[in-house]
Amino acid sequence: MARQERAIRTRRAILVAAAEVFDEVGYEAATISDVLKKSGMTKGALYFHFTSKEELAQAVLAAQVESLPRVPEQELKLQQSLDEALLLAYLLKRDTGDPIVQGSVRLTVDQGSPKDHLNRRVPMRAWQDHTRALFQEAKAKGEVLPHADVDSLAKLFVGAFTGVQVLSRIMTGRADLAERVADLYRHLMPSIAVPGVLVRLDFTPERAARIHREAMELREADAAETEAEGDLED
Ligand code: XVR
Repeated sequence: MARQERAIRTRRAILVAAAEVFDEVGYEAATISDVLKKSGMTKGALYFHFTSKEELAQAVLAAQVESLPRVPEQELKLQQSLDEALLLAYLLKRDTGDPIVQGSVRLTVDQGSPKDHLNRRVPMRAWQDHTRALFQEAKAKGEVLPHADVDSLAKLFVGAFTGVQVLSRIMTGRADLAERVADLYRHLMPSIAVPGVLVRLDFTPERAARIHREAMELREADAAETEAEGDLED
């Protein structure tokens, strides 16, 4: 394996272990030695990639949005937005989850202390930008009511997702998150989507498992392609 690739894998393993520790105990209580133990890496390897707990946490925060795998393209961009929300709900569930997504979301919503210097706006801004771009695309395709303001809608959706996520975690340990997210879209979409699009949207929460499976297949196909490109370059 090339040295660069090995370094990427090591960094990744440390990041995943850190996210798991942050998810389990929160930022304040987490220690570098917890991360070392969980990752099985040496101190030298960890400090080569990250110089402090703060830097680890900020890297976990930065990886949040890119940890949402791409969902299958849909003809309706509003369906694609719902699918992303369902996929995120799935990745936040305890057993089917993604450690980076889970640890990163805990770091984001835990209020923390001003002294921790974590910039929790980084993932939130990225979600707003991502969501706005998708809504913009939907609007350009005529799916969105003409008076709808995509910038305020993006902020509303990110805020509403966060709200139902926190409630679902408290009430059911996120067992009902896909259902809460589907409800959210069912109730908000009528004030956004043109009538012809609204009737075509699939709001069933059972969609989450299928979207998850398809997104994982896409990710594997993308990875195989990247690897093949790398081989060509060698
Ligand atoms: O932006 C998002 C989607 O477009 C659906 C609305 C999700 C935003 C998730 C924000 C994240 C941070 C805290 O979730 C939290 O609970 C995919």
